[in-house]
Amino acid sequence: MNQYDSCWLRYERVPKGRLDSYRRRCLHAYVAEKAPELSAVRDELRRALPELLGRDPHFWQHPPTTTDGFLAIGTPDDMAMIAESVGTDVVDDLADGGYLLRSVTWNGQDCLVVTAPTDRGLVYGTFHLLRLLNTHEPVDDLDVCEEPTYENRLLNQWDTPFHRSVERGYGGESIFDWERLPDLRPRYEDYARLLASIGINGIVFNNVNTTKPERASANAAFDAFEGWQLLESHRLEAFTSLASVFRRYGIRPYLSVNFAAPMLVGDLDTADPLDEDVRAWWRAKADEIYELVPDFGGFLVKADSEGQPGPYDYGRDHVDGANAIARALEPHDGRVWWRAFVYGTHEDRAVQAYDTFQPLDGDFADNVTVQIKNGPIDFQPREPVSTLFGAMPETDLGLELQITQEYTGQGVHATYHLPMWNEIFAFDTHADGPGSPVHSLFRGDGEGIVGVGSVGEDHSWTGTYLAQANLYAFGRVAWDPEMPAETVTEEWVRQTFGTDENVVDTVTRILHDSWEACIDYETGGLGLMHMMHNGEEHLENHFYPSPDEWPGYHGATDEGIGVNRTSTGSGYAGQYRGPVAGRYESVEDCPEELLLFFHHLPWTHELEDGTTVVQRLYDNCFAGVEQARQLRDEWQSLDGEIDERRFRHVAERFDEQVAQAERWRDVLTDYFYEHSGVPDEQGRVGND
Ligand code: BDP
Repeated sequence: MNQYDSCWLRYERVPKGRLDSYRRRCLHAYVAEKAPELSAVRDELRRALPELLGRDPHFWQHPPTTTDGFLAIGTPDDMAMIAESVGTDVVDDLADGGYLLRSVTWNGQDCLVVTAPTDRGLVYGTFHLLRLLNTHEPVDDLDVCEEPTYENRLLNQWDTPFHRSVERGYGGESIFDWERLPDLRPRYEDYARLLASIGINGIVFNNVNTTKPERASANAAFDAFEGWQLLESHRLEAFTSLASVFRRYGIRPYLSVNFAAPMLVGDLDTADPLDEDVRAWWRAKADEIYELVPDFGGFLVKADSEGQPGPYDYGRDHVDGANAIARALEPHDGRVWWRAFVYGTHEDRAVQAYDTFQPLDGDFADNVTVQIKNGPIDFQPREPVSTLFGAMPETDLGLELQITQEYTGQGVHATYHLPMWNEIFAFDTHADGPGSPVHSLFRGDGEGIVGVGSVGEDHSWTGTYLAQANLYAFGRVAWDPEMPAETVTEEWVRQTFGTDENVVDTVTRILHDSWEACIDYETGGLGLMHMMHNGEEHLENHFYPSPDEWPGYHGATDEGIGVNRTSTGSGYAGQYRGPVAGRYESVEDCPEELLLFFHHLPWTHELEDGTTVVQRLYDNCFAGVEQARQLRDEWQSLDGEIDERRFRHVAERFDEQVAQAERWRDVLTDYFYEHSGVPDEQGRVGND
C-alpha cells in the first residue's frame, strides 16, 4: 500500500446496481501492444478494475475471441474491431489528446471501446472511463467524444533541485530526489498518473528561479536556487530515467534554464544572445538533450526578473534573448516558454509587462511562447486580468495560473481557485470586438495554459486534502475552460470522498464559497491586495497580514485608499481595449470588486448602495470571518461521513483558518480605522 494518499485515483468497490453492467463490459480487456503509453494504460486497469469490480479482469494477449463482452483499447489501426465498430475517419479527425468512448455490440456481446488517434489520447480515454466507473455513471449507452481545448497544458513545478525544497510549496519538501537519479521513487509514477488523469501533457520539473538572486542573498528562504545545474551533462543523463516515467503517461518533460547557462554550465565568458559562441553553445546543448530525451518539450525562462540574469545584461531585449535559445531548439520541435513576469522603472508595477512585451509583438520566433500571469501583479486573491491577453496577436501566448496557494492561505486555508479561474476565463477582453473572452485566446498551436504546481512529500501531496481540488480543477479547466464549475467540483468530490449526496453537496458548497471568504478577510474586497507580510521565513512569507509593509499596493493614506491607475494616475487602465478601458477608467462604471485597484477614493466615498468605502471594507472583513466559520461548521457536519484521517486533518486546518481569518480581520480593520478615523457603524471597530 502507498504511504501517501491516492487523491482522486482511489478505486473502491462499485455498488451492486452498476456492477453487472460494468463487469459485463470490462472483465475481459484487450489493450493494444506497442507504445509505452499503452503499458501505462494496462497498469492502470490492473490497479483499478480488481478494486472497482471485485474480480480480476482477464487481459487478452491477442484481440479477444471470447463470447463474452470486452473492453477494447487502441487506435483503429490496432484492432479491426475498433475500426469496424467506430470508424477510422471519425477518430483520425480528432486532435492530439482527443479520444472516443463508445459502448458497442460486437458478436452479439456488450463491449466498450476506448479509441484515439494518438497513444496519449488512449491514456486520457482510459482515465475518463475509470472516472465514470469510479463515480458509478452508466456506461451502457456511452458515446463520448473529447478533445482538449488547448494544445499545451503544462505544470510548472517550482522545485529547487538538490535541496528538496519547493518555492511557494506548502505540501512539504519536493518529491523529486535529483541526487539519486537515475533511481526512481514510486511517487514519480503516481504523480504522472495524477497529472495524466486530468489531461496535463507537459511538466517543467524545476523552479523558474534557477540561481540564487543577488537581491535575496541574505534571505534564508531564497537560500539555494541551483536549478541551472540540471543542464550539466551528467545530470541530463540521470534525467532520462525521470523523463521516461512521465513519457509513459504522455507527459513531455521540460526544464527551467538560466539565461546565463553558457557561463554557468559552459565556460564562456558571456551569455550575450547575439554572440556566435553563445548561440553555438545553446545549439550543442539542445542537441545533447534531444539525443537523450527525444520527446523533450523545451525550456522555461525567467529572465531579467527578481535577480535572474537576462538579455538586458547585454543591452539586448527579450526578443533577442528568447529567439537565440528558441533557434537552438527549433530543429528538435522544442519550444521556449518565456515569462512576462518582469519589473521595471514604473512606480506602478502593473504597467510593466504590457509596456515591455506588447511592442515586441510579431518579433518572437515561431517556437517562442510568452507566458503571462493571469493578473498584472502577482497571483493575488483577486486581480483584473492581464492587459497583455489578446494584445499580442502575432505572438504565441500562454496563461499562467497559480495552483499552489501562495497568497490564498497556503497549506492551511480551504481556498478553491476554480471560481477565480472561471472568472478570468469568462472575462471579455474585446480583443476581437465584443465577445472575446479570455478562454477563447491561447488556443493556437504553441499556446496553452500553465499551472504553478503545489505537490510535495506530504501524505496529502498538497499540504491539505482540500487543496487537491485545485490541482484537479486546474487540469480540467486547461482541458475545457467552459466546463461548469459544479461539474468539475462534483467530479472531484465523488472520486475523492465518495458519492454520498450529502457529502458531495457539502464539500462542493464549501469549496465554492471559499474563495470569496478569503478575498473578504484577506483584503476587505473592493480590489485591494498585497497586504501580507513579506517575512524571512518561507512559511510566514505572504501568510500573515501586514498592511503597513507595502503601502504602494493598496494606496492607503489618511485621506483615502486605492491606487489611481486611470489616465490621471499610472495609466494602467488605458492598456485595455477601448470599452474595457472606459469601464475601468470611470469610478461609476468600474465593477465594485475592482474599484480600489483602479481608483484612489476618499474613505467616505459612497458606493452604489450608499455604503461608504470604509464601511464596506469593515463589513467585508467581518463577513469573511463569518463565512470562514460557516465553512468550518459545514465541514464539522461531515463527522463520521468521511474517513477519520482526512476528516480530522481538514477540521484542524479549518480551526486554524478561522483563527487566522480573525487575525486578518482585526489587523486590517484596525489599519483602516487608523488611517480613516471613521469608526464602524456597527460599533465593531474604533469605538472603544
Ligand atoms: C512570486 C513569488 C516568487 C516567484 C515569482 C515568479 O512570490 O516566489 O519567484 O512570483 O513568479 O509570486 O517568478
